Amino acid sequence: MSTDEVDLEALPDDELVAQMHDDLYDGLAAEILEGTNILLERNWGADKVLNEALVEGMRIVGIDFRDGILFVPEVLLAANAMKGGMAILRPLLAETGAERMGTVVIGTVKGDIHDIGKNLVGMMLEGAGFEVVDLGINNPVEAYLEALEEHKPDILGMSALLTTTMPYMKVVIQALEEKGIRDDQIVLVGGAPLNEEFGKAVGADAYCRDAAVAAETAQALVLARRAAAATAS
Ligand code: B1M
Repeated sequence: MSTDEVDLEALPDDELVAQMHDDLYDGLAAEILEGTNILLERNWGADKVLNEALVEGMRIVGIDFRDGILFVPEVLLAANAMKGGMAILRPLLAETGAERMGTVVIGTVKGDIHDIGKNLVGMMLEGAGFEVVDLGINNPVEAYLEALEEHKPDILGMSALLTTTMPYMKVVIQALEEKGIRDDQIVLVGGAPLNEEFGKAVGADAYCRDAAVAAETAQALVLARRAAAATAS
């Protein structure tokens, strides 16, 4: 059925979510905004809307992109539609009243322009009580170094979605080591092609599978550092 004929308000929750997956697939930003608002009005939590309607929709897009059924222009439209929905959810996810935990500098590494996952991680970190400095995409070592110098964060987060760009995380961590500032902050890495082993190999403090894990890990490691500092002093 074309979306013109669908009254989203009239659909029960499960059909609305399925329709949103279709609409995301078709890059229909206005429909994604409307669907997101309807689910919120139906008292869905922001995290449930995010995971079940948006992230799941993007997972389906990812499969057809991989299989050569969708191409970059279509996926860009889907990504933009998803970002519209995320913009509505952002303040809700950040509004948890969590205690202030510190600052995170986060960015996607050089050569990589994927930012949806990173943006989600940023939102969840805000919700977990962190101030987030988002460096955006395609960051060379210098951009990370400048931001660390300026913001003196508790955490540096790096995102990579391509097997060709993930090794750049090692370049950044090596630069921190060479400058003698590696241990000034916790380093977290994430992105679909990474895994635990890779995180260890590049010298990160932790690999984070998803945004929720990133927020939990960030909190746990900051609290552990504070406890260790308190014991040492
Ligand atoms: Co790209 N792309 N893409 N793409 N793209 C992938 C990554 C790919 C797996 C698709 C595929 O073939 N199945 C494939 C990579 C293959 C590989 O390297 N092995 C791929 C490719 C090949 C490409 C191009 C090379 C295509 C081309 O030009 N021929 C090109 C590269 C551009 C570049 O970066 N230089 C390209 C371009 C694009 C678009 C621009 C069209 C668009 C990006 C739009 C945007 O981000 N603004 C795009 C998209 C959307 C995707 C897929 C479909 C979806 C990615 C996404 O947003 N997922 C993706 C397929 C896939 O991943 N299944 C694909 C949803 C998001 C919520 O999940 O990003 O994994 P994710 O983030 C998660 C976790 O990974 C983790 O938490 C997030 C939330 O839970 N996480 C972190 C992520 N970052 C973290 C940082 C942390 C912690 C956790 O720090 C602490």
